[in-house]
Amino acid sequence: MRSKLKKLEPSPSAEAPLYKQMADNLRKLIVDGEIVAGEALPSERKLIEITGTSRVTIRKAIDQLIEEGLLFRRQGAGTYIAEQIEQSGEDLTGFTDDARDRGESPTSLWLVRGISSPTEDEAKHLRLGVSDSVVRLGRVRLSNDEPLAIEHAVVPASMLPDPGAVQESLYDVLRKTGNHPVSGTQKLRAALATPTEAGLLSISENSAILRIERNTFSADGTPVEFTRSAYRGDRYAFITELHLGEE
Ligand code: 16G
Repeated sequence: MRSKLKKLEPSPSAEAPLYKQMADNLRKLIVDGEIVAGEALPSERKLIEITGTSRVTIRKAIDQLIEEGLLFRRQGAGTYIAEQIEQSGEDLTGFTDDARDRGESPTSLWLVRGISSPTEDEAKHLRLGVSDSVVRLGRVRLSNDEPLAIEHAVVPASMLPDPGAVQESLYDVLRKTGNHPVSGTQKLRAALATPTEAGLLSISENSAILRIERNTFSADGTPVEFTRSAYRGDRYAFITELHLGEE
């Protein structure tokens, strides 16, 4: 590691500011795969010693790469090379199950959890009348304490009479009540995070996000949920399998 990190050393004769050179050198090490995803960066003290630069230079270089999504800070545990989560674009799994499958610890920060009327658009997606009731579940979804997505799910109240039953996983509650989704569609679009989204996701304003709309259905084709989400573009890649279509 030490010899690789020697490559971070800025050149005093170059014109670019020292922190920018450091950021460029570190980016190159990551892009070239010399430091791999999931690895921790040495402490600031060690980086000062290896590169002969100041704490300010190192902090500015690291902050720039955090902003670009190549590094992330884990509270109290240091700075890590970010790993993209490769999510199947076809599996009808939920956030909690996916995070647990990766060996992580999912949590939610609740923004809204209650019963209300659907908007016209929501009623259309759920095939309800505007006088029907829906359960509204708005959450920031975190894994290992890192905010990864904002989700706003609406579910017909007839499928989920008690919103308070959803503590950790919506899909878990729907499974238990026999209303779990078995099919669905998902639409992904690229977008820029609004100031509010950026704040909730701890990313900079105008960072890339994926706006996702998911419609799911129970076995008899009844709509179960209409969920609008904003997933962090720096942390997620959605993978879709391709097959040659029938002639
Ligand atoms: C996923 C789904 C979301 C669903 C949620 C349930 C996407 C893009 N969205 O995040 O539609 O409501 O899982 O998760 O994958 P839960 O069971 O952990 O509450």
